[in-house]
Amino acid sequence: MRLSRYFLPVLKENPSEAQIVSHRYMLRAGMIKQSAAGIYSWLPLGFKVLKKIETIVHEEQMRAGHIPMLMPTLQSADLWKESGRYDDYGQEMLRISDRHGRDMLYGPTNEELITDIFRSHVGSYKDLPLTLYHIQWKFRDEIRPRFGVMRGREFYMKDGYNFDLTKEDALHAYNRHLVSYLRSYERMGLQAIPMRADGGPIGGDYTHEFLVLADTGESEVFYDSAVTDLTFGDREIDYDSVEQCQGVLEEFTSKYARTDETHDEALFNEVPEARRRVARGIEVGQIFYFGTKYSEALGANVQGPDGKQSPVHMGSHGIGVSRLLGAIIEASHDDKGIIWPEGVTPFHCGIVNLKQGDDEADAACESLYQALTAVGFEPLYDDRKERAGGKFATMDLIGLPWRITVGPRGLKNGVVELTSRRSGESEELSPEAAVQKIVEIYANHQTGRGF
Ligand code: 5CA
Repeated sequence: MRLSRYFLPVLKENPSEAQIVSHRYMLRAGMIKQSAAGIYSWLPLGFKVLKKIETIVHEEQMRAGHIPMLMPTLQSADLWKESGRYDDYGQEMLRISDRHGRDMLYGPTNEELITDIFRSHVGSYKDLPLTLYHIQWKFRDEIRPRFGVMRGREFYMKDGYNFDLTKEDALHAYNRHLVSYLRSYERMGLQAIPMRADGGPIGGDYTHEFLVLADTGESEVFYDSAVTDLTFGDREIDYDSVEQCQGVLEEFTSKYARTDETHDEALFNEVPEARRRVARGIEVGQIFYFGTKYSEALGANVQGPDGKQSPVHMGSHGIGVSRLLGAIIEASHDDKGIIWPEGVTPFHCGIVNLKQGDDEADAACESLYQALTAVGFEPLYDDRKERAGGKFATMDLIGLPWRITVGPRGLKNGVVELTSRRSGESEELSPEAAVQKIVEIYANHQTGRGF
């Protein structure tokens, strides 16, 4: 993409409404624009990152054997009346009536709708196990939408639902989700720690939230610092293996890590004092096992091998896709702007032309741009007639992890400069070597596809 032809409305001033750094940088980098309280338009740069995160989530869900689909945002209230949650959900649910006076709602989550689909089409244990998921906009009329996309009213969420014959099978599905979530967050350059949590309006007492540690997080968390040493890494896992998935769950959840809702002071005190931590975290996902809560209410039964009908065991599993942009920025920024991890960066690298209009510099940038594009990368080429300082400031703000700087002086010696946004370190290389270096860097990162 050539910056002169892109739509990147960066702001010079700090927007006064933004209280935390991720919200500030998303507004300043021209990623989002508020349309109403807690509701945002996703401008091209924000949309690009959103789609990269979404792609990673899709890839990891499908790798775990979960099946993508799409349910609507608007739902009929009938199913919610059947499950009993229409009254329970309270004011967070946006209720609408259509022209015929029928009660409708903008879905805050989809347990009822998916259970209805299941009961309409599945009646036998032979069709199990089954996990369906979608990534769709949700609406929760939060009393205090704040911090930009972090606590929106409209937000983008992956929600998956498993259907199993037995509790054991459903717990395996739970563990599979835990593993796939660990992989997903690591691909986004994040450490998200599974912590024992509370079921809230979804229900169930077996649930973990995934938390990214950050001072601006809304949740208070208590943990053994040893959990922060755990990484999933590039280990291969067989998602059908009960033992392997259970092993990962045990490894990642046996140390003390809880949110304030389930915090137990006595248990916490058993952690060696030097490892006890009280901090704040951003909840980027939650997994639930709630047994037969919805299947009983909605009559979603299956016939077992013994011929008997019984309600299916279920769980639901969510990732806050739009919230993740805020969480990643909270975890990865400096005072100049965002520092995108390679896995989610909107463009793989920036190209800064120090002297636009200089034949040699223009030609070198053009050929770098072509070379990178030819090997499947998306560079953002700043081809505007701007001062170098302004170009650097924009690149730093929008946070591309790598920048190639091209100027007449370097070109005289046959070199361009490759700079890491994270470390600030630069090296001089031939243009061909710079392209090769970018190829090598990204060979170690499975990046999501953007738009
Ligand atoms: N049905 C279950 C699992 S699919 C569910 O709704 N779970 S949830 O309530 O925990 O939401 C899943 C994730 O969505 C949360 O972990 C959080 O990351 C994100 N989320 C929830 N509310 C908001 C909000 N108001 N703004 C942005 N993200 C949100």
